Amino acid sequence: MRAALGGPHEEGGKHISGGEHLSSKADMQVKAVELIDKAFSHTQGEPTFFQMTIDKVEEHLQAIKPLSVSTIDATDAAQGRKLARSLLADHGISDEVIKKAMNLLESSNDNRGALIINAKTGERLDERKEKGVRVSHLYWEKENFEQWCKQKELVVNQRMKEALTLATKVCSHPLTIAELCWSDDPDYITGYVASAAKGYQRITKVKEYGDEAGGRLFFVNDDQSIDSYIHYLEKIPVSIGTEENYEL
Ligand code: WAQ
Ligand code: MG
Ligand code: MG
Ligand code: MG
Repeated sequence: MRAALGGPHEEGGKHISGGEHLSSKADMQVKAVELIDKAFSHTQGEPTFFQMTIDKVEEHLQAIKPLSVSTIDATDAAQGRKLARSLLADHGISDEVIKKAMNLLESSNDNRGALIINAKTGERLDERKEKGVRVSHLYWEKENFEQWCKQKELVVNQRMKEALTLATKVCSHPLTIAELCWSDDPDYITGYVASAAKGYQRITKVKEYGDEAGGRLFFVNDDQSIDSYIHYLEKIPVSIGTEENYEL
């Protein structure tokens, strides 16, 4: 689903909301209504353009365990960004590349997908412009997520569920070194740095209320197989979840 204000995205409309679900045929209608509700109750305004596509998925579903979650408190956005920079540096990303990347997110408020960045050079690798790469074909069953939160003593948060599902898919690909994200929604100020190595590291405050800049950056270690990387992100069906014992 994608929704914009002032016309379709490709005709200059402002991106308001996007969303995706992977579901059984039996759940398809319920999930479609959830996406309509998401777009038409958004804090960035009511869209004038809405489009939804439904793809039949035939590939075998990959099952992946969720990344572990940690939360770091930041007193203000400046401290939160400093923390984000140091978490990225923990992955061997240089100061120069981190600076470039932070500038991209700070000035980005019309992307509807993620930007793929070469972790060594800071160069952008996808050629999607403001469309970016939209990670799709992923889900985490509600009950399993809620039980997992309980077991991990985490507050059930839909926003986190969506973001952690996405980050887990992205970080399970060997090309991903780390992901940096914060919302473009003016009322959501928690962001994160995620990776297979360090898990999903939330930072409680990475921007001020009212700020409409935000987005997602995937730092990758190579530009060799970028097409198959994008294919994985967009098309390979992935289910996030845990076993009965919720062990990680
Ligand atoms: N694939 C790629 N990029 C996406 C996707 C997707 N499926 N969904 C969103 N984006 C990009 C796009 O540029 C959006 O404008 C931007 O990310 C922000 O999306 O408490 O809510 O849905 O642990 O506004 C993170 C913290 C919340 C959650 C992130 O992002 C927590 C959030 P939003
Ligand atoms: Mg925006
Ligand atoms: Mg979202
Ligand atoms: Mg948003």
